[in-house]
Amino acid sequence: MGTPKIVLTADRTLMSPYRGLSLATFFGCAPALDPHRKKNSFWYKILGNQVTPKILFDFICNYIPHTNGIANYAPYGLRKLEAGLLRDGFSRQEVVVAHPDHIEQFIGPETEVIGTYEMDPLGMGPVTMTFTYGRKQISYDEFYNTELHYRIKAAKAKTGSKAKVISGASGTWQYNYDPEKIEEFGIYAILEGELGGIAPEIDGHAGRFFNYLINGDFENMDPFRKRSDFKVNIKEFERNGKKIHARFVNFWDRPDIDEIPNIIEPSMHGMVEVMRGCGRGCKFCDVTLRSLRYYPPEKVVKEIEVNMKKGGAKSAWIHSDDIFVYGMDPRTAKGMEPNREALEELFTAIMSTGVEHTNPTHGTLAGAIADEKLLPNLSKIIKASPDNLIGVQVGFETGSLRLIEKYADRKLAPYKPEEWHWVVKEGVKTMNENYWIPAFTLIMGLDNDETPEDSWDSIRLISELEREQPDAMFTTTALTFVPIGLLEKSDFFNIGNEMTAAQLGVLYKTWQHNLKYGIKKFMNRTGAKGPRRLFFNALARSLGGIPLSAMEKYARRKSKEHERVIEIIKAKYW
Ligand code: B12
Ligand code: SF4
Repeated sequence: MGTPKIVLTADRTLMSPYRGLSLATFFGCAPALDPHRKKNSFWYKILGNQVTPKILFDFICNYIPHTNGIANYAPYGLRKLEAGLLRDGFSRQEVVVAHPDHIEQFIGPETEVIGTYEMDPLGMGPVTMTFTYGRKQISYDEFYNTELHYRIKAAKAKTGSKAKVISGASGTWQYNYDPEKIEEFGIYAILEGELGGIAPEIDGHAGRFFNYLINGDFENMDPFRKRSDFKVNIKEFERNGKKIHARFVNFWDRPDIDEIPNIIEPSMHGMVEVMRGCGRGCKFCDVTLRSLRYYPPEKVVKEIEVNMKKGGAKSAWIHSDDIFVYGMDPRTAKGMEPNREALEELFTAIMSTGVEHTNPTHGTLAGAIADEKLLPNLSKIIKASPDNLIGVQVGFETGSLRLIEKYADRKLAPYKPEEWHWVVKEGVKTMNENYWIPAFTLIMGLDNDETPEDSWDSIRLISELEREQPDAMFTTTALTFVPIGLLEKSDFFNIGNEMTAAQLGVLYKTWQHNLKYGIKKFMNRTGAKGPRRLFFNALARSLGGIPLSAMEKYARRKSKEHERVIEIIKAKYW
């Protein structure tokens, strides 16, 4: 039997269940290698160039299972693409979603296109840039994406395959900053939004796009095509005196809900979408560029059933950029008042599938408290309890009223920017009372506009929360600013060189909070149960202090001012 026409895949960091530990799904952002480590240093003697030991990473980032090299689970976006291709006329034999460790098996002379799903191909996402000091180290995301492309290249060379490699999904913009990689990896084309930025939705045109690729249409494309069609842009970059040319395909579309096919094979983590886009319009966010649409509950149920029947899923991650916006008509809900009825109907339908647990991926604090019956009712429906805690990612962004007003004022609607601290405190209280745990993200160096006073506002707000609500359950993760969304013309916040003493303080405080309140207090109550949970909890406790000591050491090296900030936090905000 020959090889399939179309092979889809993703690198290991996106093809792992991370042993059922939801917070570990970001472990790919951890540093893998430090190319600059001094050969005579203590750590070089122990680990060589490795930062997070590979043996530990590979253990936690365990591979998904496969059937004869075909991945049993795949990222949701890739499943959408697969479903779109099958809908648009390609046969099951022609399209394979391959396990990255068995990719060679599917590459041969008959292979026409290899499509890769890439969320953080060069390690430039906000979490990754924080952990690698602005890409001074190489993250596992980049490490394994590189490995995947090298394997694809080698398999093509071995079999004489002329397959075109196309990179898709939300992280492809990163190649603009390091175009040498396009050549190095042998990428034929990169799919990106109309003006770069978040990945275009390809659901309605999957077949057309791949037929263009197969027929070589992107080689001589008429630049005056219809606005709605794919456009080829041969970009020229100059690096170290050398010109690099690379093919980017720009596209933008807003498929209606019925143009979005349902997945037909299981997604990673049992994740399904309930909405696209987010009407809150935070300037630093890409998602907000996708327009707002909601899946009707029946469509959601169908996808969960695929995950349950074919993937054995017992829980459903509900992908929602802000779950509390679901069902809202932003034209009439001027104050972004949640549509409680629609949300109740949605979660009742989700639970009717028989899943034991469900949690939305993202939500806002303002949405959670804007209707006092909302969270209690939803918690009842999804059976939230002290033994069934609901983790949700929430943007804390900053404690600075100035910055929140300037960059994310609708995130607080129906409240006003001056009420932000109250919203945060009330939000945590309400969520916890209903067994929801917010995993907060903060942005360091937002649009390179953060003053030391803004940073201290963040430190103080976290500390006030700890003092006023000593039993509160939440985690805090500080991320560096990355120019995406409406701020894509801005510069990266360069954490390696530009971190002020107060910004180091934010990083230090957030990590100290996680260690003291998160890992030690409630981590043992979330995630997979049994001995695994105990083991990972013990691991987190023993390793959790390392970043704090590293930051203290960094402060001592950096300046008296950095040291002073650490001392103030220890004395006043511990
Ligand atoms: C689920 C998720 C995760 C999961 C992934 C689990 C998994 N294995 O699938 C986890 C928690 C691991 C994760 C981690 C990270 N994530 Co994430 N994640 C998401 C989230 C919430 C949903 C993704 C999704 O399924 N979307 C819905 C599908 C339908 O859309 P899609 O993936 O874009 O797919 C469509 C198209 O891209 C296209 N397509 C998809 N694949 C392919 C392949 C080819 C070849 C082609 C041609 C087209 C194509 O077709 C699909 C249908 O239209 C998004 C937010 C969002 N709204 O998308 C953030 C998001 C993608 N993540 C993001 C980031 C930055 C990260 C991290 C770097 C962490 C961080 N915040 O710094 C890491 C990187 C992980 C890694 N190893 O690379 C950003 C990306 C921003 C950007 N433009 O770069 C987003 C947009 C969140 C945000 N607002 O900032 N993430
Ligand atoms: S609320 Fe979240 S998803 Fe929505 S625009 Fe703001 S940051 Fe993006």
